[in-house]
Amino acid sequence: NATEGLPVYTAGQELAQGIEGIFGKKVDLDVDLATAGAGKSNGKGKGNGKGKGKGNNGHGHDRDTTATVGTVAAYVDSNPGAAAAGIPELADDGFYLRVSRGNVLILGQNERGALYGAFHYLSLLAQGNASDYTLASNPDAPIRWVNQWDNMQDGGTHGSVERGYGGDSIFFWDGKVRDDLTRAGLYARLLASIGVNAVVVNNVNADPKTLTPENMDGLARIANAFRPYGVQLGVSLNFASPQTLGGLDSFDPLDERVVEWWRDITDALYERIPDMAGYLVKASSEGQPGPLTYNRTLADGANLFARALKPHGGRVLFRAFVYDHTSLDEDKDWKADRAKAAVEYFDGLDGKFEDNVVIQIKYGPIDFQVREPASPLFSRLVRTASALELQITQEYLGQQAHLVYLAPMWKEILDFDFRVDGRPSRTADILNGKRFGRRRAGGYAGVANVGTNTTWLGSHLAMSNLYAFGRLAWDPSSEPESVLRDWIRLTFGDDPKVLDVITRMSMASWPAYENYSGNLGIQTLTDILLGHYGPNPASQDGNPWGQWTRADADSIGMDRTVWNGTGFSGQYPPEVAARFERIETTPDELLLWFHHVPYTHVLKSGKTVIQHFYDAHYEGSAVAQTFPRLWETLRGRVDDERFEHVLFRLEYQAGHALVWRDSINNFYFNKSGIPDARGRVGHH
Ligand code: GCW
Repeated sequence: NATEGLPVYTAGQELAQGIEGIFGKKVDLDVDLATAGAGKSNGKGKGNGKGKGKGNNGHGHDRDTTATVGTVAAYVDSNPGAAAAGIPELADDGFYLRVSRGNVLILGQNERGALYGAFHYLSLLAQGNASDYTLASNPDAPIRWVNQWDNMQDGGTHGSVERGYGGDSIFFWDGKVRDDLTRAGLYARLLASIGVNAVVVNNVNADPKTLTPENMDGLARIANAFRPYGVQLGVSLNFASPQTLGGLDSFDPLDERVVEWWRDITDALYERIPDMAGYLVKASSEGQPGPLTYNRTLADGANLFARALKPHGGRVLFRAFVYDHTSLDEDKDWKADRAKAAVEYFDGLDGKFEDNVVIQIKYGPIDFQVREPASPLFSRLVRTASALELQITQEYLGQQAHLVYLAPMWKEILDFDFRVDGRPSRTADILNGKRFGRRRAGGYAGVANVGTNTTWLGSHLAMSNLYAFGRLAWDPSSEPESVLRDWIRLTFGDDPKVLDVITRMSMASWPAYENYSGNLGIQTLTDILLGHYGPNPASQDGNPWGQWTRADADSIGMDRTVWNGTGFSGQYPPEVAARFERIETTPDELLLWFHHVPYTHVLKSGKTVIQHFYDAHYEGSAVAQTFPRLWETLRGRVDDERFEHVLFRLEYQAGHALVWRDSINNFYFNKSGIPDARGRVGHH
């Protein structure tokens, strides 16, 4: 029989509960669970107490319904004839689904896959698909993790969430793991329904106290809450822990005592959590300790953990977000450029990493801006697995107070073609290992930052981003708009008007936000010194954070060319480098990322840079003005609670978009002295 607390058992429960929920009445459903227990398969067993009976198959008449859910191996074992019956070869976590006259067969390559299959079946049923069909689905890449940036406490008792806009941590309180982890279990359920298979629960700016024996016990309780949904636990580490927590006088990754300390900690964790996913490490970045403290390489740092994890089958996700935020000087050095840091720090290290190391790379070379070119590091790690780090939490993108549907932006990154060796080399095909023929596991990490707020993320509509993350990580060829429409139907039902309005607003939202914040690749222009929220273009320059615009009275933009600038464009493979090197071949949307030009420079569109700024800010904020009016047309079609919650935010966004428009336009008018040709900004 399926083991209670493991995914196949959960799948049986979800099916019974889900079908009842969809049809709005109790449906007798015979669920057979097929799993293999400890080496021997015991095939079909009776499900979770439901007897065989009349089921409603969605066609409106009663009929016996049986659902069989389990692993392929167990099913074939107990139904020897089934092997030949067309069950395709599945990848890890993949599933096979066959619906025929009310009988449902759901088989996973493993237990987790069976649960994913059950959720997929329910998702189609909930969207009105009650037909017969057969399908198989496999994830594009094995790593589909979310990262929570949760603090154990924040000075007071709170477990706050860094860049979280949905309340306190669901995991931590007062320096410890919470007693009540009900919400952690619900979070795992939410994530399993979109194919996410691990959560790193604590902030990458990690507290060494995470690893006290008491807190390791607590982490084990979180892992227990996740396990029924096939979600594994990951832990962020503080590189200096052997010293700050362990009392050693060093945290040098090559010091034998340090190696041993990490080995012991890792063993102690696996004793409590045998299926732990592994570690996430932010090192030598933004003041965090790391191997560079001892003049060791990032590979020395990553391998330290990889070796400790290897006997347990764990992985280390080592972040490429490595840079020094104290030493860059904009005034003294025209070639200084934070965007170059990742490639420089990882230079010469490809091939030096243990095979259970995955380099986790933010989508762009700076920091989750509204528009960045894909990080060139993806194209340079040929023998080392990589994962794409996306930010579901909207740190620079309106902090959940603005509607910004991010999947279209992510899609551009996934489809970006690096042309390595002159051949097609899309980001997605690098992540899944195909492009470089890597067998090593790569994939996706989404910074999610849910909290105790009942909406999880602080906004009902922001949930489309978490949903889309899961769907794209499973299948990066998915279309953002069709993913969105699935999410809307599953969240708000199948009213075509609701579908139409939320689709229109969401699809217009990223271009609008880009237009009223920072356009032409200049970066988002939020305040970068305070909360990364609201307009403050002046804050970008004159400090060592390196998010510079180099705007003066005549010209603007970062010259990142090889011939005259920082040389960043040369980090791309030759074809792409050549395209970004020249103004003529750089797309307008990235012009100021790569080039420093006069405000009067004429774009491909025929407008000057400054006029584009003015127009875009008027256009983007005008789009935001339409959101509350569009949403108003749904009054009565969406329940009052969600209706009002969303309306409040959209009205706020419409107002804030005007603040953005006028601050940015006035700022650049004051800098350049060039009035708006249409008379809206400055004086004639
Ligand atoms: O985007 C920046 C954030 C920090 C974050 C850091 C990182 C967790 O402002 O809050 O720290 O990046 O990604 O490490």
